[in-house]
Amino acid sequence: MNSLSNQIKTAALRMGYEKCGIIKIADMADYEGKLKERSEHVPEAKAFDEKFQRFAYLQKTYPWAKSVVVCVRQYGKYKVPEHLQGRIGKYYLFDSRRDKHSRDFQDSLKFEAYLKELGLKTETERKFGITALRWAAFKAGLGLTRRNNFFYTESGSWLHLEAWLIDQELEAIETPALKACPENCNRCVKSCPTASLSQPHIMNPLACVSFLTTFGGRDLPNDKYNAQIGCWLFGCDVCQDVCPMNKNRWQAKEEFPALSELSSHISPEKILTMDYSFLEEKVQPKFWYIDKQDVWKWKVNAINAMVNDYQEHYKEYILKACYDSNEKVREMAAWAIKKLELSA
Ligand code: B12
Ligand code: SF4
Ligand code: SF4
Repeated sequence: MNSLSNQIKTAALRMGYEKCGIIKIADMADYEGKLKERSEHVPEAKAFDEKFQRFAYLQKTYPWAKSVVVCVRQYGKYKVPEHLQGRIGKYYLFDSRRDKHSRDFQDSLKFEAYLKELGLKTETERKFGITALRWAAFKAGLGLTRRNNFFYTESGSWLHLEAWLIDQELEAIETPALKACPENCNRCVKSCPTASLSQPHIMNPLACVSFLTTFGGRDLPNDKYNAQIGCWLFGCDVCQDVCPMNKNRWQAKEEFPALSELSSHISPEKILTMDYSFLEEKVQPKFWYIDKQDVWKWKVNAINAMVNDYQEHYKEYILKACYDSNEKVREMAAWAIKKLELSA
C-alpha cells in the first residue's frame, strides 16, 4: 500500500468508518457476472437488474476514474425504538444518506472534502451508491458476502456501505479473517417470508418485503405476498435477524438524531389516522423510498399489517379507513373488511 492509500485509509478510520479499502476500477467488471447469474435464476427481475449494469462499467460514465474507495460504517450502534422492531427495517431508521443532522452524513461529507484536499478528483452517489457496494467491499477484502447476500465484517451485517471514485490508480486490499457460513446453515433462506431469498446468494428483488413495502406493492389487495409481508410497514430485516453471525452484534449505545420523537408517531393505528400533511412533511423526508405523492402507501401497509396480526381494537380504524380521502386506502380497507369478515 503506498502512502496516499495509507493516508486515505487512516482518514476514513479517523472519521468513524469501521473499514476502508481501495480497488482498481477494472475489479468491478465481474459484478456483471453476479448480476447475470441472478437474472438467470430470477428472469422476472431482468428488467430491474438491467439498471445496475452501469455499476460494472463505471468508465463509460466516468472516463477519468481509476479506482474505487469503499468504506464501511456500522449502524448497529444505535438504539432501536422497541415498538418499531419488526415493523421498520433498521437500516431505514438510521438512514444517514440524506439526513444532514446525522453525524454519519457529516463524516461522509468531511471524508469527501479530505479526498479533494489531497488533490483527487472524486465522485459519489449518496442515495443508491455509485457502484455495487457489496461487490466493491468484497473485492477490497473488507469482509465477506454471506448466503443471505449481506456483506459482513466482524461487526455483523448492520453496515452502511459507501464508495467514491477517484482519478488515481491506488490499491488497499485486506485479507478478511472472518469464518465462512457454517456448512449446513440455511436459516436465512428458510426464514425469508416470501421465499424471495430462494437459495444461497440468490434473491428476487421484486418479491422482497423490503421492495413490496416501499417501491413496489402498489396493489396489495391482489398481491400474492400480502399475507407474507406480516407486520412489516417499511423494509424487512428477517434474513439478517435470524443469522447466527449477527448474534450479539447489535451494540446499541447511541441515540439517532430526532428518531425518538418521530418514532413516537409511528404505529399501524397512528399511521391510519395520520394527516396526509404529517406523512408528507415529517415521515416522508426520513423514509424517502415512498415518494410524497405516494404516502397513501403507508396507510395501505398499515392496514395490511393489521390484517396479518389482527386485534379486536383495529376494527374501528379499518372501518374509518373506508372514508379515507385516498381511493387506494378505501380499496384496501374494503378488502380487509371482507377478508376479516368485519361488520359495521
Ligand atoms: C437495489 C438495492 C435494493 C433492492 C434490491 C435488493 C438486491 N439485493 O438486489 C431492494 C429495494 C429490495 C433493497 C432492499 C434492501 N436493501 Co438494498 N440496495 C440496493 C442497491 C442500491 C443495489 C444492490 C444490487 O446491486 N443488486 C443486484 C445484486 C446482484 O447485487 P448485490 O445485492 O450487491 O449482491 C451481491 C452478492 O449477492 C454477491 N454474490 C452473489 N453470489 C455470490 C457468491 C459469492 C461466493 C460471493 C462472494 C458473492 C456473491 O454479488 C452480488 C454483487 O455485489 C445497494 C447499494 C449498492 N449500490 O450496491 C443497496 C444495499 C445492498 N441495500 C442494503 C440494505 C441494508 C437493504 C435492506 C436490508 C433494507 C431493509 N432493512 O429493508 C433491504 C434488504 C434486501 C435484501 N435481502 O438484499 C445495503 C446492504 C448492506 C450490507 N451489509 O450488505 C446496501 C449495500 C446499501 C448500502 N449503502 O449500504 N435494496
Ligand atoms: S429482506 Fe426479508 S423478504 Fe427480503 S430477502 Fe431478506 S428475509 Fe426475504
Ligand atoms: S443464516 Fe446461516 S447461511 Fe444465512 S448468512 Fe447467516 S450464517 Fe450464512
